[in-house]
Formats: sequence, C-alpha cells, structure tokens
Amino acid sequence: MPVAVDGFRHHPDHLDPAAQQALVRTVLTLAGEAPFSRYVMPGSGRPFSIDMTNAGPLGWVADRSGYRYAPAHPGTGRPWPPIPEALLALWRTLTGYRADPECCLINLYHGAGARLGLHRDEDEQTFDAPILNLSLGDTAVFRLGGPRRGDPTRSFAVTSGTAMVFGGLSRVCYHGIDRILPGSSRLVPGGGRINLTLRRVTPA
Ligand code: MD6
Ligand code: FE
Repeated sequence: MPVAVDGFRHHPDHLDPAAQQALVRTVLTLAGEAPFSRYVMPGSGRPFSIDMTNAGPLGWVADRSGYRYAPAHPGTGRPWPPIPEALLALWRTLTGYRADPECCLINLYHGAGARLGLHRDEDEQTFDAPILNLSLGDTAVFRLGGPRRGDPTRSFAVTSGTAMVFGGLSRVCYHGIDRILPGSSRLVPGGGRINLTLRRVTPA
C-alpha cells in the first residue's frame, strides 16, 4: 500500500488481462452511443486535457457555467447508456455499499499532455458512499493528498487492471493525475489510459 489514508484501498491487478480487454471493448461500445467530449472548465473556458463520457442515470458534465450531474449527454441530448452489468458487479463486490452507483464517469487520457489537476469530488449530494476507481491501459502517476488543499501529497503509479476504493476520509481527499506513461500498455487501441469512476450522486 503506497499511501495510508483512512478508507483508501488499492488493489493492483484486480482485473486479469481478459477482464481488462472485455471492459475496454464494453467502454468503446458505450462510447459509440455516448461519444467522448472535451469539456471546458467553468469560468476560464479552458479545455480539459482528457476526454470524458458517462454511463448511468446521471453523468458528470462541465461547461462554462459549472460542474454538475445531468441525465443526458450534452451533445446528443440522449440519456446516458446504463452502467454495464460487469461494473455493477465490481461495485457490489468491492464497495459492499447498500445501493448501486448512479454514475460511471469515463476518462480517456491520450498522449504526454493528458493530466487531471488536483481536485476533490464534491458535486455529489452525498459523500457517504465510496468511489470505485478502475484503471485500464497506460500507467498513470496518481497523486493523493489530504482533505485540505494544502495537505502534503504523495504520488504513486497506477497500472492497468488496478481497482481503488476511496471510502471514509479518502472520499474527500484531494487527488489528481500528474501524467500518464504513454506506451506503457497496449490494451487501449491507439494507446492511452481509460479510467472509470463509479459514484453515488444522491443519498441512497
Ligand atoms: C483518474 N480519478 O484516475 C481520475 N475521483 O483518472 C479521479 O479523479 C477520482 O480516482 C474520485 C475518486 C477517485 C478518483
Ligand atoms: Fe476525482
């Protein structure tokens, strides 16, 4: 365990290579229905360096007016596709939470400039459920801090097939992706990293 924060669990190699391949295919099929978008940040309007889409009744979206959860894809206007059964099964096993997730945010990192700044996930109406994080493809350098922005942080490598659970205190800790290591995996067609985060948005 590279980092000891209350409620944080790190399971490298939780998904075997066949399960990883199946999940990538599932995600790419889903992205056929709900295409990846390059959101912009509220205020500045600066684009993120990663592409995002969602599955589930509520999807996380960002635009100039803010961050929020929305029931439909902002480009197509259609509801997000359902969260695939394989992901619901992982959620139930790994979190033991009493209700299913409402959002699976899908992040696609491609190339040396893809990163995600230090942030806390705080657009949800409840923080009592953990967040389940699954990584596929290129290795990421993940940074995890504490509940305050100024708290010390540590970074560690997250490899393909890793599952991480952010419960307890870790649910409200700052975190981000410093960079990915392009070419470290051949799992994602064309290269890159796919990250899935499953969340509750409303109280169960
Ligand atoms: C990523 N993850 O791994 C970005 N958020 O690509 C997150 O931002 C994240 O890993 C909430 C909880 C766990 C996470
Ligand atoms: Fe996050």
